[in-house]
Amino acid sequence: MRTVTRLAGFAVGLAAVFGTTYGIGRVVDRAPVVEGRHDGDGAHATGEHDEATDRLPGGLLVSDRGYTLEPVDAPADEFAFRIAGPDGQPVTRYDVAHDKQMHLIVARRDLSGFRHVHPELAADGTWRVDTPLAGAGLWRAFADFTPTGGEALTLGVDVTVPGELTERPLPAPSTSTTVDGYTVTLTGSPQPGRTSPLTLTVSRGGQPVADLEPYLGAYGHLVALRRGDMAYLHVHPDGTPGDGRTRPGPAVTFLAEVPSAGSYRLYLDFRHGGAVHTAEFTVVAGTPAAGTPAADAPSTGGDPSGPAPTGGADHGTPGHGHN
Ligand SMILES: [Cu+2]
Repeated sequence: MRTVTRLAGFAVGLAAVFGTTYGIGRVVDRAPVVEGRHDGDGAHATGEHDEATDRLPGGLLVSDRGYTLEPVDAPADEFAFRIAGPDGQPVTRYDVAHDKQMHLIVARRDLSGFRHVHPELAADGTWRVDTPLAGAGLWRAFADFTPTGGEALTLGVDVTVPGELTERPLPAPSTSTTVDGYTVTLTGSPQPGRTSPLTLTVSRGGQPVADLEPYLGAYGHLVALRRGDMAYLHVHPDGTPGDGRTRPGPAVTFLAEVPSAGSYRLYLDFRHGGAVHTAEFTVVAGTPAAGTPAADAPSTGGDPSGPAPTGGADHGTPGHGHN
């Protein structure tokens, strides 16, 4: 709680709002750079468009490949936006991905307040949802969608909710957290530029949870946001329900590839007891992963610019399990 700033005259199409619903959300598989190098996933982040854009993580651009995310005026308790297409007109036709045509993810720029919701599409191309912007702050809104006839995109836009602004420090790196009575532990450490396994293990009341419920085709969905620019990464589960080898918990493994060293906030959605729960972790990528073998080639240091020294005191304990 270090800074208290008065945000006054920001001309944003939103009034101060305080969300009341806390439905927890869903997640879709797209972050082209991340996906493109997964085993068996094929390199689909190639094609006719700009190569530099293809290399960016999702969510950094408000406009990409002809599509633009445009917030529109809405009542204080609502968030509304359109996707303008290459012809400048609002897009009205979308493909369904993971049960939904549109996945809206929001978080403050200090990585607090993560929400994932599913807006409703009006005939004129306006998307509306009970606002997920739960209080004052500098927010980033990500629209994750596939326009019919186009490619999957994640566009991001800044939204300011005026009021007393409190910057929340990023929680320290941790390998264990609790949510809704569940304890979730994290094993593994993401490594820049290569795929590494991250395993999340769910327990409740000291007992392993071995009957996780499929949620949008997986036993868990994981989003990572990079500290500093909120690069949006979707991390793939390793295995799917019904494939003959994937168990319904207590452990869910993801194959993560982060684009750089640095701090990330992880948001794990899992379903149990008929409800979706979101567990959050801070992780630091780029520290040597002692005891955590990567999924592929041995490390050669990767990006010459990283990993940067982190001072040793503020990183997690990669490779250590928890009980
Ligand atoms: Cu969703």
